[in-house]
Amino acid sequence: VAASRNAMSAALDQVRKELGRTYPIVIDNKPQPVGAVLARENPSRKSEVLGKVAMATAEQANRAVASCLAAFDGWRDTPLAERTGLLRRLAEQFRKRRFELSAWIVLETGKPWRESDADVAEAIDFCEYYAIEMEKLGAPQARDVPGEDNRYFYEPRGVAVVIAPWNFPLAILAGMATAALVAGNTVVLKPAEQSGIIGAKLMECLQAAGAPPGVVNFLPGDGDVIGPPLVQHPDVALIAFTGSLKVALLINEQASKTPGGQNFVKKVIAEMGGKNAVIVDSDADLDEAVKGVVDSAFGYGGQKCSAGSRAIVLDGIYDQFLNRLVEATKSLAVKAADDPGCSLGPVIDAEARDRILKFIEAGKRESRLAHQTDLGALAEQGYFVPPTIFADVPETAGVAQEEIFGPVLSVIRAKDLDDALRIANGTKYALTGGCYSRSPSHLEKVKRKFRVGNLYINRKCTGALVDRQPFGGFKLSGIGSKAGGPDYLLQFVLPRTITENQMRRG
Ligand code: TXE
Repeated sequence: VAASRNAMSAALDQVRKELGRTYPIVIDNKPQPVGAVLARENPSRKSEVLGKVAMATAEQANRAVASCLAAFDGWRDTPLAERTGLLRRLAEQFRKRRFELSAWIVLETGKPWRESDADVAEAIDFCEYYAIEMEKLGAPQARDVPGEDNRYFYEPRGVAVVIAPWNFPLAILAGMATAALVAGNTVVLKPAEQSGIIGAKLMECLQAAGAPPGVVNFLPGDGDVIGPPLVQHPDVALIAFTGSLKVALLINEQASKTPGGQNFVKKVIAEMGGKNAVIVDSDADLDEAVKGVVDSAFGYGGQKCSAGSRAIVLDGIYDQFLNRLVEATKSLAVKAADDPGCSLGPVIDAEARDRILKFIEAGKRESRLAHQTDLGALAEQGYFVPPTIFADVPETAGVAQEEIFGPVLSVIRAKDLDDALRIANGTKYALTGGCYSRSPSHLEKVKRKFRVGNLYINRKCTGALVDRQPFGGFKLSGIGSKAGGPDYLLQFVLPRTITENQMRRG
């Protein structure tokens, strides 16, 4: 730990020497003239400006698509080994710059060290894994028919627009981009406004890894401004989106029209949020349950789509569990994210802080405030929100139904397991869920009846290991595409069949 702490603080010092840089749009591997910029501030210390990121115009969005289209044929015809080679060289760049990239994630998104490092590690895993999976997918499969040559194989869709959230600023952006690239698509990379610097670092790594001009274009900007021209562009074949339900619904609607208003159709991959529940059974191991619920509710300040923001607790142990939960939450170290002792940092920005505080006010009206950490001077230093626990929350309350995306946990009573399952399944989402119980018959029922994309039993309800725990939800959490899973790449390709009558030369 000491060694990694030294490495991390050395990385922080190095990164702090770069503060104040401006990061341009990159098209055809060339930085574009900078117009409007967005200053990126450190959410842990709002006075610290980390850098400025160019904000693309709709005209630049169209140019980025045109550049990707021009590069598509060449990239599509690039041998598979070269495409997988790009991903493996990108993983090398991440390994080389691991501490620097983690330091940028700590500073720009307020994510504590350990989780920032895990973000970089997951980006490396996505590169390696999608290269392996594409090698499997890339070999044409013969379909034997006497006297004919029937081959069934996959090829890329065309220009892909990758639109990513800020909360896994490297992992999710790189994960969607590398899946699109290794399949042979060219990519417009659109990072979240709140993580534009990390997006620029990804682009630097892609160029260092040898991405040819136009194969990837870096287009930071305001989603409201460049989103529609990108999503509606008739030369865009696929949109890979991860983010909020609100924006996913917008994208889904916009993708069905061209800018001229004609009906259109294109592939949309959408992964959205959740209102994930952890069921605590009357015979649960309370030490495990308390630790797991605190980790998944307050990890990264609850700013994870997988966060367990609801605890559904059986009546018999409700008060005992709640008291243990409050005690454990009191010991969370709320600090600046770059403080090695930080277990819970700030939320991403002022808008998020204000939105979450509004939810907390509503929660006080709808239920009983069981705990709220006193932030002291931190409230002025950065965008900090106090870890908050609501008790006796009605299952239909706003804080029990809406994704808050902050350090707010709603503890709901259930009469029995069936009641708990009914409540757990009773939101518009179906992303992750958890259950702590030691009754095999109860666990069998939970595995059968708790309908979520990723279910965690007797362990914290969050986190996914690429390949071994493919991640994604359904209902309004997503279309069921499992990032980091064997089928994920299939969305980025088009299946083709070639049937040839094998004429013999005379
Ligand atoms: O989302 P937003 P955020 C979800 C998480 C939460 C959300 C938070 O649950 O709901 O992401 O991330 C761009 N047309 N997940 O605040 O606001 C915007 O610029 C086109 C789920 O970033 O939706 C940004 O790049 N694009 C996930 C991106 O959309 C538009 C795991 C996301 O922004 C746009 C992680 C528009 N009109 C987070 N408006 C999972 N399920 O795996 C904005 N954008």
